[in-house]
Amino acid sequence: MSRIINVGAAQLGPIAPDESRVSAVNRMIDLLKQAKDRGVKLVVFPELALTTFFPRYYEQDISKMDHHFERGDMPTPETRPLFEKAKEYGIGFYLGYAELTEDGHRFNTSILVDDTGKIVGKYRKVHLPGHSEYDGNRPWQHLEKRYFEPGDLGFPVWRAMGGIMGMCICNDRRWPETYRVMSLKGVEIVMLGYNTPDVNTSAPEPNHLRMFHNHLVMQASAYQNSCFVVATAKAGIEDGCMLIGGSCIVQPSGEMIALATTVKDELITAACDLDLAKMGKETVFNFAKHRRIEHYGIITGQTGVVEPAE
Ligand code: ING
Repeated sequence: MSRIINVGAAQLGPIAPDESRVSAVNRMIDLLKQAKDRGVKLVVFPELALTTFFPRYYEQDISKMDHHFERGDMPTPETRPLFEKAKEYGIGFYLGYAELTEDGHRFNTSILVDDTGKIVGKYRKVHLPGHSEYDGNRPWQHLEKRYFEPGDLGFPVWRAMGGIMGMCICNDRRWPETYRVMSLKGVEIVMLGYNTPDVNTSAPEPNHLRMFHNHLVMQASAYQNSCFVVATAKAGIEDGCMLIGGSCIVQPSGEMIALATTVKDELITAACDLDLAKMGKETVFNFAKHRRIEHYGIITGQTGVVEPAE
């Protein structure tokens, strides 16, 4: 029996700094309606899908950013309509948001909710890019290291909706370790949201490379880990800062099977046959058969580069 799941990446256009969560939720509900009309069973929303990308702003007192965080467990009052509509439609979803825990920890978080409305799992962003102090050389700040702690949940996977599902967030997608940990647990779909400024504020970089690198890392990682990658942007100009679009669905061959064409709210969809992941897992990337872990220790034993002596 084939395991085909109709998947959607529900890209969001910009969320203005003063835009309410209710507005963002209503836009996501509209995308859910489109998903239902197109027979979609699983929808991936972006990273920080309820607010503007607030790490572009500096606050001396980080608690001044707490209004961008969700407190306590999901669903919150503002997100409850999204959960209810998804359950009514029988659609599972990934939602990215800023999490402020009861004991005062701040994470860049995502949750996976299945098609019965059950919260299956939570992930907290491990790879935090950017910087933690104000940097006057940048046109915009990228203060994720200031406002968030590194994730403390690792890279879990869950059996849900007939497959093995995993999550990551934005910068995580650039690191091969992210996918390899999940594919060592058999992941078949890696879901992720991203907010990626189209100007690299850390170093001068030709602009076309933003989109090239965005797709390169996910296509390579889908192939090298024999899994689908569903990646959803928050896109467009937020408070003068352009965020790239390029939401896409990549199959285990590494080929892109759906690609967004706008920088606005846009649903892209694909029928994902999870058994397509089997071929790679059983042949070219049969980890048990081909990996030689006795030579890989440095990957987890050493953080930075140590060059050979002069
Ligand atoms: N955004 C960016 C990302 O990883 C970035 C930050 C852009 C880092 C380009 C390096 C190069 O896509 C987030 N939110 O991680």
